[in-house]
Amino acid sequence: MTSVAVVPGSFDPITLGHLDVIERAAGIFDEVHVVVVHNPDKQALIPIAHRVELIEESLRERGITGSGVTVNSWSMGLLVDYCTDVGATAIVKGIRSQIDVAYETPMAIVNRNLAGVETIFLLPDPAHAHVSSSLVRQVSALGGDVAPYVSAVVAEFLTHTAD
Ligand code: COD
Repeated sequence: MTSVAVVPGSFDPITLGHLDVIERAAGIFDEVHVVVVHNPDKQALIPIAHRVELIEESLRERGITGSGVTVNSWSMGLLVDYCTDVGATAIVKGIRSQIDVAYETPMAIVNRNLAGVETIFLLPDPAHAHVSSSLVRQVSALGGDVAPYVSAVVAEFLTHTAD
């Protein structure tokens, strides 16, 4: 049976930390759906359609393509409904700290209760454990170099956005 997982996030923008989680999820599951979801708790910088493009281009740049990885957005309701639509039995999330554990644990339990979808937590690569989209947005807005934290295509995009 084909194993299918969803890797959701705001990805505003996608970082090297996200890409590391996606690449490792692709090594575990036959199919991985990277899904851009609007997070109502966060003020967005990049329109969702553009975030999808930046993810696709970043995956190509890092050679994470052709291995069952697809990119979509979802705004039709519960994330588990997307999971059911594509036959995904797992949601994969990265856990950087106790704050992530506290934020993700209730969602994982509710998603299992709602639809039997399990959440798998991957520990980050220590090289990227401190990286977040909000940190990248802040460094970029203040004119700093974001190249250590994001793909070249995202760094290029942010450089032009900051102009
Ligand atoms: N290394 C490893 N993992 C990382 C890193 C890093 N450097 N940076 C981020 N991550 C992980 C995060 O911990 C998270 O798991 C994931 O990557 C995405 O991060 P973000 O910041 O892009 O996205 P969030 O946290 O804003 O996205 C949250 C979702 C919108 C995906 C979340 O709220 C969700 O799953 N919503 C589902 C809505 C729903 O159905 N709710 C009802 C039932 S709970």
